[in-house]
Amino acid sequence: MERSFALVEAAVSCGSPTRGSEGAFDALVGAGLPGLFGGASLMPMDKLGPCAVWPKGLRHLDTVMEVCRRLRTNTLEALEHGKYPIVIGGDHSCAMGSLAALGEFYGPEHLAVVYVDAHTDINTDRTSESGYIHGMDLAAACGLCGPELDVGRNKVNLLGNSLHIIGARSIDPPEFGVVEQAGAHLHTAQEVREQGLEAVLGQILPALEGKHVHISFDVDVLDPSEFTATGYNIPGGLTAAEVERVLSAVLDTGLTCSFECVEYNPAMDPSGKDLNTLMGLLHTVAGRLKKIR
Ligand SMILES: [Mn+2]
Repeated sequence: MERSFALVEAAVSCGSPTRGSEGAFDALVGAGLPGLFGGASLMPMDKLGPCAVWPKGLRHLDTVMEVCRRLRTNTLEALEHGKYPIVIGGDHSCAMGSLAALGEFYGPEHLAVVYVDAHTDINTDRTSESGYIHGMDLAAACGLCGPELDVGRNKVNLLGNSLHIIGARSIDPPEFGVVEQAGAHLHTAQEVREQGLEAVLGQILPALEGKHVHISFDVDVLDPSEFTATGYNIPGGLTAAEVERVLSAVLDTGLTCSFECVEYNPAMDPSGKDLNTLMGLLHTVAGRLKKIR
């Protein structure tokens, strides 16, 4: 039977300092995303807008959590109907919602995450200096934050030992400690440079065996020489060809259960150049997924 897909919107940008990424789903759908995934079903979401008041250290908490709860519900619905979720953010705080659904559906012990990002996003609500929740989603999914950031039934949706971060190069000092505490696997952009991409993949891929694998792809992992339509342009990133290789290698394991793309900001892309780059990458993703039954 052919795999069928659900394109699931996560319309949130106020987990980050930059507005505009809540328009990514509409931009990608307008550029032909459903066609890439064989007429995927669409699960759009209302744009809620940032809330004005929030508790200390958790900016726009109510809006972020409402989006995450809706995303969890929609992702669970897709999974229960046998559809492969393609989640489109929005900022990366939405990963708390998608990981809540995946953790509940498969069980945290059966889930692994390949997190392709310039950041580690593993600040807790206590270590974060900025208060932006898109830097806390992994700590929340691993159960390391307070109850304000719990989504759905599980406190823990992901075991730190099943988390593989690749491409990071903007890491807050306390995050190194949280990575270690969680037992997560961190492969920085520098490590990719020094060891070579294939050597790093050679460490990640065998560890995924036996797991349901979620890919969470933040476009800011790309080097600013190739992609700038996102909240942070951090030098020393991966080329589009390298990102394509990472995504393909993980998809070709046949172990993935869902895919997520976040932090594309169409408001920063008036020419549509980066939309083209991103559609090219998603074309590859769709092609690899359609080959694997
Ligand atoms: Mn990022």
